[in-house]
Amino acid sequence: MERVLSSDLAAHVGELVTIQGWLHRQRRLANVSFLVLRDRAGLAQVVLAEPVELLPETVLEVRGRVVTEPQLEVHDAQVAVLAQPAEQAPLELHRPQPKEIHTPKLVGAATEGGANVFRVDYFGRDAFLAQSPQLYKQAMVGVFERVYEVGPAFRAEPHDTGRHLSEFTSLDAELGFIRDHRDVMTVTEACVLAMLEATGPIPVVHFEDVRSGDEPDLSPEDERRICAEHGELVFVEGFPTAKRAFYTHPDPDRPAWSRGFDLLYRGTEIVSGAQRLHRYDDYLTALRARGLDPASFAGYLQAFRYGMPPHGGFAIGLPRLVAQATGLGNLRETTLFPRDRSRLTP
Ligand code: AMO
Repeated sequence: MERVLSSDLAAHVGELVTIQGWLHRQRRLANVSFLVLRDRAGLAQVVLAEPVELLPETVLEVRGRVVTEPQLEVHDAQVAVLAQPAEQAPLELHRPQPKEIHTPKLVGAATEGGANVFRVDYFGRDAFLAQSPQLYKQAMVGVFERVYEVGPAFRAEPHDTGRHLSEFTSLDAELGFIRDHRDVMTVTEACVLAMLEATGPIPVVHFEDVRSGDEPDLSPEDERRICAEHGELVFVEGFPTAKRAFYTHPDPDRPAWSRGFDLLYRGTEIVSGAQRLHRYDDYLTALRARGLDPASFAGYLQAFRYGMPPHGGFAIGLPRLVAQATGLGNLRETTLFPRDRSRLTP
């Protein structure tokens, strides 16, 4: 059943609906129990068929019937827990409208793997230039539900290619209460089609069906071939979990394949995205499985201790999108004052 936002309940009076959000408040009377559920649009009052004991900020899915007497509420509700906070949050959280965020570019850990990260001497300590706002945008889903950021990303790319720069503008988005990566792809599609003034739908192929032989990733030649066979814009989903970053959600039925995707445009990847892990324990397992120390991600992992909804997001590489749209091809042509291996001025 499609999720209904709290602000749309009035349009569903008499119907069975599904709403999702955080437990904002709860109240128990002698023979009835009330919850107030908060989503990005506002609050919904829920009257429970059976009382439940839940921590504040538990992430919930509620099914019930919309009534208007004595007021607009969801009655006979069944409650399912989507994510359980490990402990009560230290402060009360309120979540207004979707927000543009600006996150630090000097950071303490590599988010996209350690291979192409710029190291900085930070008052005698090691710091890094942010490869992406990944961990921050995820944490802010727990506050605003939907966030986006337009900002610089830094990659110490050893390759001298027309598709890699050391610094580029990344258009990042992250959204909560998704079912799986397909919901993220729907938002990606709307966003990219609007930017390109193009029409969809964009075809989706599975990695297994388009890779060359047993290769664990797509080569630039593969990307060109896939677009030649399937269209200008093509989603590839289901990349091998081992090849994606640790925060990527595996396909629950076949964990070797992930819920990560790329969007190819005229033969080149311009977007990466995925559903993310959202449970604290899953992060500990995923980090350890990759030989990464959970201690260096402690600040990030903290967000997952207080109840994060299922979420996902994507990043559009702006110079790549422009290079493909204009036919210029080389990112040095679409970036003001480009930075690459040999260029640090002007
Ligand atoms: P990824 O590392 O695939 O994913 O980067 C996202 C997009 O950024 C662009 N890009 C680059 N553009 C120019 N020069 C580079 N060196 C470079 N590296 C990447 C590409 C790519 O598709 N955190 C994830 C995104 C997410 O899952 O939300 C990430 O950074 O267009």
